[in-house]
Amino acid sequence: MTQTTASTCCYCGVGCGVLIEHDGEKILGVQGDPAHPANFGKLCSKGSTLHLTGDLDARGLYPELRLGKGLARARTDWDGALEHAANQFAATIREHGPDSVAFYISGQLLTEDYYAFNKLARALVGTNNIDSNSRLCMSSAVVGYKRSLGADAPPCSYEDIEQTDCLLIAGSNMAYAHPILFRRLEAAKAQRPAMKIIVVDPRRTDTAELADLHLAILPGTDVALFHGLLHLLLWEGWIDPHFIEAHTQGFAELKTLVRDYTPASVAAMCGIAQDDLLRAAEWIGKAPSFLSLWCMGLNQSTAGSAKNSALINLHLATGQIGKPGAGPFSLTGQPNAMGGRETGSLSNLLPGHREAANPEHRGEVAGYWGVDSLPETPGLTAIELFEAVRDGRIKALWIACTNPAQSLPDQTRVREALAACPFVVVQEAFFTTETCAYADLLLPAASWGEKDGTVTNSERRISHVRRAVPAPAEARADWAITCDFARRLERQLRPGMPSLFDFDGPQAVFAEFVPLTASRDLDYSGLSHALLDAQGPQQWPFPTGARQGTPRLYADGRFPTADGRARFIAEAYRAPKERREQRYPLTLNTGRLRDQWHGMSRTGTAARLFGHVEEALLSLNPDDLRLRGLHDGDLARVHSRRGSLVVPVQADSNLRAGQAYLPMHWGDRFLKGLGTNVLTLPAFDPLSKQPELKHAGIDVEKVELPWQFFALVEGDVQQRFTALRPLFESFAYASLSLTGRERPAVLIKAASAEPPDAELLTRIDVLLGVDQGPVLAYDDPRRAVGKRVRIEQGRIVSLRLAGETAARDWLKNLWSEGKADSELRRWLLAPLSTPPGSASTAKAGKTLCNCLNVSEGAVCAGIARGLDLDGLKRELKCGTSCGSCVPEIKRLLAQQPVAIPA
Ligand SMILES: Nc1nc2c(c(=O)[nH]1)N[C@H]1C(S)=C(S)[C@@H](COP(=O)(O)OP(=O)(O)OC[C@H]3O[C@@H](n4cnc5c(=O)[nH]c(N)nc54)[C@H](O)[C@@H]3O)O[C@H]1N2
Ligand SMILES: Nc1nc2c(c(=O)[nH]1)N[C@H]1C(S)=C(S)[C@@H](COP(=O)(O)OP(=O)(O)OC[C@H]3O[C@@H](n4cnc5c(=O)[nH]c(N)nc54)[C@H](O)[C@@H]3O)O[C@H]1N2
Ligand code: SF4
Ligand SMILES: [Mo]
Repeated sequence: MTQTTASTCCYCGVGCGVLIEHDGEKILGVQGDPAHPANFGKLCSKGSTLHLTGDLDARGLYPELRLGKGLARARTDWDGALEHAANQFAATIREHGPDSVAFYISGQLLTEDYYAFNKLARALVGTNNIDSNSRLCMSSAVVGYKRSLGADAPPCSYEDIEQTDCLLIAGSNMAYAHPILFRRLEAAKAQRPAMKIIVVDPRRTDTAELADLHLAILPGTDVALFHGLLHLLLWEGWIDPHFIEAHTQGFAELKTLVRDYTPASVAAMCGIAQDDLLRAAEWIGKAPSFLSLWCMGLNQSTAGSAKNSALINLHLATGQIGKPGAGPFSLTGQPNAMGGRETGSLSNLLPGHREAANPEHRGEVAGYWGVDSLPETPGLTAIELFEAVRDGRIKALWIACTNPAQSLPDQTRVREALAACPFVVVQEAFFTTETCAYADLLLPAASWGEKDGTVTNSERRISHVRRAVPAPAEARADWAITCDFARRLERQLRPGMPSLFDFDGPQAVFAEFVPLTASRDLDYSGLSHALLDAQGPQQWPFPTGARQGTPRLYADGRFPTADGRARFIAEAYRAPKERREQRYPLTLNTGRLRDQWHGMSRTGTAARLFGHVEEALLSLNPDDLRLRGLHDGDLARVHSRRGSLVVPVQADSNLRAGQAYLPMHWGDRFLKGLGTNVLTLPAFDPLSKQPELKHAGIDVEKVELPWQFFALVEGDVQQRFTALRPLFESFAYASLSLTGRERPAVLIKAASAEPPDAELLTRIDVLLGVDQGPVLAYDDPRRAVGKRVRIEQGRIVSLRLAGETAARDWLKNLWSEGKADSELRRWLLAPLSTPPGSASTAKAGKTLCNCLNVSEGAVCAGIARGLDLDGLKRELKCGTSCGSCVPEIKRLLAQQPVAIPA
């Protein structure tokens, strides 16, 4: 019988409520939860396909242990696994001290998981070496809020986005990264067109498409822009002297600094028109309410802290904070980035928004936990931590719920670190990730739909994440793994003492944690799992005795600083670390795609999520392509100071000349090489220690790889993928992904300078199922050209082109249409490689609307027939379900007349 469990989406920080449909064993479907205040029933393209992800063939099912470097891992049981881990950690700590071990965790853990890890590191091991992937994500926002406003608290609510008169979106592509919030914004803008939207992004994104003004600033110049805006606000008298006088400190110094940021100099530094700068200042200065949203375009920078504070300065100068439709509102990336900050799970923090460097704070937490003291030595932050692993200072590393061998910058060094580390534990839901390869101990974790706990979304709202089905095989919930390990380690490090980890469930972990927030800015000591179940998701603060949460902070103009005043921060503009220079004349920007999530461990299991973008493509301005003799689709070598990668290029006039864009999602699994982050730099912001993932100096050159390969094979996609991937190591270029909807298939494109040896090709053919059976084949060994198609029940089920791949798009279309006609047979048995004359050689084109399977070609044809957005929705049904494709359809409509991809 089908049951429904209310839970939350495991992807982004919007924190949408989902209703999981299941039969107690298997998840069958998902719907948006109409009662959840983040999404009111809506889901985006990722949330609405959650039930299609998580192929068991990709999941971790049993613990696996490697007993020595170079050996293979073997299946073990939990007892053996965790005893071994406890022995290794205890021995390392005894011999080399507590700071010789480290924990690297994740904003995708639940608050309870986070709390357990933090207590383990601080109270039991006695180290501050616990950091999370939030260091790559939110740490600049943490610094920005704390030093400008006194506490790490986004002061706004989602309603403010709907209510504001002027919205500044800086370095956020919320159309892709926070789609349901973007839907809410689109609806508000449609209802109240007078609301002004300004988007600051070097690229023309789908988000920029909704803006009244797009400021395509040069990468990294945000601080100059914000200071330039303040200069104009001052000049025009569009500030709030009363607010500045009554509630702030430090304005005089900032005023002196921004004097130099004249409109002419700022326009030149940022590469924008002076008129646009003036218009932005006027809209901000005259708006009854002014709100700003930002994300990684500000945070992931060597000036990330300065960018955050310079933006908050604008709100303080105009008094635009603490009232409806106003305030500086940082969008959080991961579903529980906030929970990590609340539980103090960054190396410099402690639970309840405390500081690890503050002796009083350490004393409070130590007292609460009943331990003598907490460690004083500052902990290492993500980049520093992996550097310490590499040079041998860290000898045992525990990684949970993050994939550093894909997501950290400068992969060559990260891989060296992981390979050198004597003992690496990886606690993972999917055993397919790049990091798993380095695990000496691999622990299977329960994942979305299988675990219970809480998360806090971008608007400080805490939701109860509920379990719908049991975890597969022996996978266990993270908090339980952590506490089980901790109890075993306790027996070695504090024998005979009462356990610090005696929890009988996640609600007990939560109950122990919340008193640590009491009397702190975030106080949610009034919350429990039971209260969340009775009253629904709540926004903190929610102190003991409160009846409801707090939608907006600082309404009274009092800030959580010693004197109650907010601080203006005066820091000059600093250029990104890698400026354009002769050898690396392009700036590489990296970020998200609409339908993929980070390293794609989950989204990469759903073939349809590759429908929008099928492979890694480096986007460049058409002029930069021309300059290098490159055409759309050509393979090119991209290199930075740290490494290089071969990928196809794509012309994109949404980028200005001198800039390149490569999605962050590709690691070593879906693309040969070490992925996007082989190119990026580990330089970080001096205060937040957040690395500059958005600006790396690169160059691009054409590569000649005349021997080309293309294959597609249906069925058992995870198993085939895993078996096939290693066979492509020797190719200069190889891209593996999934394709199809009802019949998922593995799709492979590869290229090399010379044909591979025949034996390798045979091994590939065996895995593709085109070595024998109902296979039509034509081989020309002289030219090293060959084509094979396997046909079952009149349909292509597998195909492979070697040497030359001119017919690949034609064949892929035949496969997806389920055709295997006489024309195909004739072509196959003839030496021709190009498709038959009558056949269309065109690409099927990308799927714009993933919910209803509508291609870009169909939308363009509809536009050519004169359909507008409503007409397209009516006739093709595109954009009528989750709405994630609507911005792109609007963009096509705006580009009329369109070229129709046939
Ligand atoms: N589909 C999808 N959604 C996601 C995620 C995902 O993997 N996939 N991940 C989630 C996570 S963890 C995060 S942190 C968020 C990230 O959400 P976003 O930050 O919105 O996403 P990004 O694409 O990383 O970067 C946003 C924009 O910053 C711009 N940018 C680059 N450099 C600069 C600059 O110097 N100044 C300015 N103003 N802009 C710049 C880029 O061009 C890009 O369009 O997304 C969350 N949501
Ligand atoms: N070039 C470039 N690099 C970037 C960025 C960028 O913009 N550009 N963005 C950075 C940012 S903002 C972020 S947040 C990081 C994200 O980087 P990662 O944290 O590496 O991203 P994920 O792939 O989401 O890793 C989460 C892992 O946890 C596993 N998992 C899922 N659910 C569970 C669970 O319940 N328990 C356990 N134990 N495991 C689980 C998943 O399978 C996955 O492998 O990437 C950063 N890297
Ligand atoms: S916007 Fe999409 S990805 Fe983000 S929480 Fe909602 S459904 Fe999930
Ligand atoms: Mo993130």
